[in-house]
Amino acid sequence: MTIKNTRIVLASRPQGQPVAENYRIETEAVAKLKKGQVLIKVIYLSLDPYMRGRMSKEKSYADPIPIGGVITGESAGVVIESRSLRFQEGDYVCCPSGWQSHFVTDESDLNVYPVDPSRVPLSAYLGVCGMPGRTAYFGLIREAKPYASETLVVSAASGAVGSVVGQIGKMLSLRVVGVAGGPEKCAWVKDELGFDECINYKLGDLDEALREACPDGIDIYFESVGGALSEAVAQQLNPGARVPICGYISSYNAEKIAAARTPFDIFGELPNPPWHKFFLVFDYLAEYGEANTKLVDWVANDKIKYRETIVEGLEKAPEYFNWLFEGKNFGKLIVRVAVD
Ligand code: NAP
Ligand code: FER
Repeated sequence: MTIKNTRIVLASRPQGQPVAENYRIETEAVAKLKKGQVLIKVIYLSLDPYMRGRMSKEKSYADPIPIGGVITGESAGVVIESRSLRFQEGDYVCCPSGWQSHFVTDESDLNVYPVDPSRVPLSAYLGVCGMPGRTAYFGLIREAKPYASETLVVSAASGAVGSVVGQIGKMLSLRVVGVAGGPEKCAWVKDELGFDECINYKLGDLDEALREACPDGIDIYFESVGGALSEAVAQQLNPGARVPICGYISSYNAEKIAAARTPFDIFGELPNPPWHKFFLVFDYLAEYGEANTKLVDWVANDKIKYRETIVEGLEKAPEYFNWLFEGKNFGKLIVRVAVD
């Protein structure tokens, strides 16, 4: 029986927020495996903000997606055919499949790694126990270097990265203040995740809200958003403050991202700039094992809670992807591509 692969490719580069015309759906028969290859059926596809950058022509740490190329992305799936001794049929793995239903890869690809869905659910390996969880872990612990009782402000606090940053912050005895869009997200962050406070930035007056939530000033700002929030935080930083810059999603759809006012401008222009630096989770590749072990243990033992928005159907990935920029996701955004 021939297996059909469905894939979503980049038809044209988006100007601003991506639209349907920027994508094309293609199907093709999966070729017969060569020696050393495995065929993975994608079950869950992760949608992440960085993918927007890859759709643009500017080079960053990775090359742009070529026109006609499959949209970049990680997924969790199951090996359905193997001509490798490294993997067997039925093994669960994470892999850089991109936006497609099936992925053929060689056993030498170290970006394909086994995961154990008996410890935490398979989808969790794309979020809290995957790239976003590792970003939170290394970004807070290694970049911000927190001390107990410091005040940490976390932007996009209910999201995949932010929700983990704040919970690790609480384990380290920090005062943790989240910032999120809307009362439901804020209630979850405070009541379920145990942040000390959560500010709904959509209510306005950020200066006043931050002053109230951070009576001793701000020692660490975990930056994921940029814009008005960063401008407000910048005015309330303590001497010695650290600002690990994880991202600035409010600018990702800017028509000219190079012209946007970024956190580097905002924090760099202060009379006494805080320590601020963009960091990449990939900088810590050699140490992923440490974070993976801890995150899986914490989740399995209910020390870290998480939430997912799981949506259905690969074909609708382009539509769901925009949710990240509209705050329509609540927790990690994942597409169910196939049933397990
Ligand atoms: P996420 O927080 O799960 O989802 C994105 C959230 O951003 C939305 O739900 C929305 O939440 C908020 N948002 C979107 N547009 C906004 C705007 N204009 N103003 C304020 N908030 C806005 O996504 P994630 O995967 O955890 O990523 C969070 C950040 O981390 C992104 O900047 C991403 O690029 C970065 N990141 C960096 C690395 C790295 O290695 N440096 C790795 C992973 C992620 P609200 O409803 O609360 O507004
Ligand atoms: C992200 C945002 C930005 C991310 C990576 C980057 C892996 C890297 C950007 C660059 O190198 O310019 O969410 O996630």
